[in-house]
Amino acid sequence: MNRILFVIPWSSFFVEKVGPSFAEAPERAPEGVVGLATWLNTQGFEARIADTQMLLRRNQGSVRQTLDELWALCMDFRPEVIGFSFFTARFEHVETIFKNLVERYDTAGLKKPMMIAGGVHPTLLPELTMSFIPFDALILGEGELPLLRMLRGEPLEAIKGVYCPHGGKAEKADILENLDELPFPDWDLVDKAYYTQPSHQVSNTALHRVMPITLSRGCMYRCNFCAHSCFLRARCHSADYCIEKMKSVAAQCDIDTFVIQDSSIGNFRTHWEDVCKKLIKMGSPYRWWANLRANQADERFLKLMKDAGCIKLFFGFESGSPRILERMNKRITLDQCRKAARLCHQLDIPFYTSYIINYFDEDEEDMRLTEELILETQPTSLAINKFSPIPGSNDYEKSRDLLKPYIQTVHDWTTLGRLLSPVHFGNMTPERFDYWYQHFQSLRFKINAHENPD
Ligand code: B12
Ligand code: SF4
Repeated sequence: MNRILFVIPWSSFFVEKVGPSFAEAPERAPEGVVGLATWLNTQGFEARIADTQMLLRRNQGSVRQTLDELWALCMDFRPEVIGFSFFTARFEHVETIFKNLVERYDTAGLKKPMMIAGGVHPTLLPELTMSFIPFDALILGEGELPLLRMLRGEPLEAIKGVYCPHGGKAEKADILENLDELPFPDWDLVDKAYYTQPSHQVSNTALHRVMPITLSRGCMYRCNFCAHSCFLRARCHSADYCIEKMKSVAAQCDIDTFVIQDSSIGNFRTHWEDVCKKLIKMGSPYRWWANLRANQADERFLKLMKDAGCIKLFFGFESGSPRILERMNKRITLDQCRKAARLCHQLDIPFYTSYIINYFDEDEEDMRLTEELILETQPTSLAINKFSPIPGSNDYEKSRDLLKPYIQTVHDWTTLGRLLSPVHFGNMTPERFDYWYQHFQSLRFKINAHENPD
């Protein structure tokens, strides 16, 4: 087999509607799939991408038109394998696309390509995925090595990480130990002009043209609500590779601003210090935003980052209540949050803080403590998320029985994946929860409106 077409499903927000502009509701460029396709192309195969998340928006939300364009692409490229990539939030759209493609191949009397899937959702819930969508095979875990073996024609049963219908082994694929073996992403595989339109990805008030970049995988923490470390083993590229990758993406996409997607750049501290020093030596040519855990923030590190071009930091403070932080296994203290915020103010680094409400057993006193921490730390931007146990997290495992009545259909799963579970996990009436939710939203609105453009 030689030709593989990756399908990136669209997201729910824009189905049959003309959403807000790209600037207001930007789409993050799909680095995971572009990376996989580039890898296969450099190994001698022919990989292309059907980016329906972009097509749907370009088609003003028209599913029909987007499916027609996808079909035209299939007819032009004639893939032997079609590979869907998705997390839980896009499950139902994968079903729509899959069914439509199968129907079109049948109607045209053409042999259907091998239909496979990979990514977070099929990896975590292979049996469930197959029960809704009859794929020929799923790939569990990181896709590089099993895809290579599959395209080389090895029997599916012999490939570690391949899960077939009717009782396949749910074993994760072998991984590339050295991430530096990966080629830099070839951004010509998708519409890079679309993804680099000016938007508010980095600032609520200023527009930037940005691209995402990933310089490590996984996370060595295991916060109970998070699925980040569900299968990606924590490891990073060398500092030299990181610099060359930044140069490559900046040149390809004509940008100088990055959203660094890594879980926390403090997870590989010495490595990141090296990257910063190298950037400073180059005259700090790029601006970037990155995630950092509160317990990893200190003056020396933050100053180094600022000098190396950091224009915003994202912290998951999650709650102002020590009791709730403990239940989340967040492994940060309020003092560490206060210190991180104080340093950002002192060094003039804009910072974004994110909180989760509706957590198990959370009461109104916990909410009050969260409000207190927000007011005390005065972030540049604020996010308030309703807790929903996401597949891949410890909290999902704990809540399976409770969630069961709410996750019957593929749409219910999609809703759960979008973090919109209807369950109240806190210790207060739904009315009081709504009061607090609205209260936090108005606080968020006020804070986010006051960011200073850089
Ligand atoms: C970047 C990112 C985003 C970007 C997506 C960019 C894009 N278009 O790809 C944005 C910002 C849009 C996003 C949004 C959301 N995200 Co997100 N996101 C991530 C993040 C941080 C990194 C993804 C990534 O690039 N990983 C690195 C690459 C190498 O891994 P990968 O993409 O999984 O690909 C590898 C394998 O999965 C496999 N593979 C992937 N595709 C395919 C396809 C085939 C055919 C094969 C064979 C293999 C294969 O091979 C790849 C290489 O090894 C992950 C964290 C994580 N651990 O993955 C969360 C994560 C995927 N997101 C998550 C969530 C919950 C969300 C949101 C719901 C959050 C929210 N508050 O709304 C939204 C959903 C929006 C929507 N409605 O669609 C969860 C998903 C959990 C789940 N069970 O679904 C994760 C795991 C984070 C977490 N903390 O829990 N996200
Ligand atoms: S919340 Fe952040 S630190 Fe915790 S597991 Fe997820 S990515 Fe890691």
